[in-house]
Amino acid sequence: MTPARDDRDLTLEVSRALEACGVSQEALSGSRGVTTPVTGEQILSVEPHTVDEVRDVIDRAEHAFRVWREVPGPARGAVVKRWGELLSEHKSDLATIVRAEAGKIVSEAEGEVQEMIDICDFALGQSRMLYGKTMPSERAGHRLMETWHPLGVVGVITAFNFPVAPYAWNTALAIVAGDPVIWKPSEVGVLCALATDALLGRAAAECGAPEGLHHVVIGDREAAQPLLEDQRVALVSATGSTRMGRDVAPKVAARFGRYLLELGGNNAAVVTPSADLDLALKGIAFAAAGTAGQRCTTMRRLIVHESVADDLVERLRRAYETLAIGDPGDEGVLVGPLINRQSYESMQAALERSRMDGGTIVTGGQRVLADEFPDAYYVEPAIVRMPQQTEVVREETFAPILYVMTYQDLDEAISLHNEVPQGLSSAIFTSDQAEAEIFLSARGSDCGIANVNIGTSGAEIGGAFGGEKDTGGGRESGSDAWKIYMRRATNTINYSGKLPLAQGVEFI
Ligand code: UN1
Repeated sequence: MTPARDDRDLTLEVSRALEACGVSQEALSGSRGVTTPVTGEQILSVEPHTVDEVRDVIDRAEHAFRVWREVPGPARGAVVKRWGELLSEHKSDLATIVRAEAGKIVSEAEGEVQEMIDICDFALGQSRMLYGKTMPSERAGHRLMETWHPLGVVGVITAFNFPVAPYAWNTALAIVAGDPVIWKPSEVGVLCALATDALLGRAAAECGAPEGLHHVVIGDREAAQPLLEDQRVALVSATGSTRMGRDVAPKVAARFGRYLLELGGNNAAVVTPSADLDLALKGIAFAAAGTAGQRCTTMRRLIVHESVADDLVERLRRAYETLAIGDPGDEGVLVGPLINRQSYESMQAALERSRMDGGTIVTGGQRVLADEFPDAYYVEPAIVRMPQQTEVVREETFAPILYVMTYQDLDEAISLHNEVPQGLSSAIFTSDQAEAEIFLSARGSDCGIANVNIGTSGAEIGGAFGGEKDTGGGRESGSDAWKIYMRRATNTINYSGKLPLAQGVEFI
């Protein structure tokens, strides 16, 4: 339970939660202030790392790799098992820090920690299933097979809006795969990183893992550069904007490193005439207005059949006007703050552009609670009806704006849907099986995630998460995403006593 507002001191709450997770006092005093989007005020401070310190961290991680790669997979799994237990024990502590630093409401902050616990369970199972295939050799007396080996040091770069779960998706799998991890969190997210890392540190120490298996690097873009440039960082997994991905990918590719990118989304739902509108309404409201529109999976576009558009938009308008906006620690609040002033200004600029393009604001867009929180940015989620899918609609504005467009036939809806640069998540609301199948088929949604009768956000960890086009093409979390953290060796073993060459080639 969160204390009532008047008794609440966010700095105290966060300090206690950090201490409970095992973060030392020394880590919490430095030259860089940490502010909370809840009030816009500074709550604590940290000390950034220098580039030389980051290089030293890479040395230590590389050293740990040499030990960790020889520990059997199931024994590596013990670390994530223990990490998952500690995360369960400290779920509410970590959620408090997520709420303070990212401004998420309590249930979403706890939900994010739950994703971490879930991926630890998943990775523990995976630690016994790092399967390679055995293929029939074309030669008698030969065996053809593959073995998955640890890859090397993994660099993980994360964004402010999901300060802990994507780190855990990467790290739980990297650890069972045999790889040390260096984490460069967003500058808005460092307290979450310190707490998460402290819990992992306890798990690693209790399981006798080598020193140097996990690190946090605090700093701005500069601090991440050695991770991009150093040959010893075998994989860079980065979550953030498409602009960030355009910086990361060429640098890592230039040294033939691997990268896994999870970048912007511009996710849409198609609502067909047969849709259950009550269900659609709930799915749309959570995906579009939840997390104050700051998920990469947030629904930003609604493509509605013209016969149901007026009815659906009117119902959405009424639902939006009941959403409680405010301090995310307050009971009943569903929409917390935007992360900062810049985010608020981007939202206002996008709304202005949409108006100039002929759009009509159906509801929302206004700043609220400015008297109570002059340095924080709370906004009413907005719905904008657009005559066309103009340039502003094709861009990802990281704020709660839902653009609504109409269509006449499904092919037109799918073209509109796919005519944006991003390709993360998508949904169709329909009761017509053929429409659902078409949307999921090769000529349907071009996204990495395509859902039926469910919103675009809130994916479970068991599936592979990521998307196409400007979203960067990476897949992390469940399914077979573990493979990117390992290298595959193909082995041919000859027990025939002769040396037949493949493809029937004759030599000496
Ligand atoms: C993100 O916004 O970067 O599907 C990740 C979801 C969450 C993950 C979002 N499970 O909305």
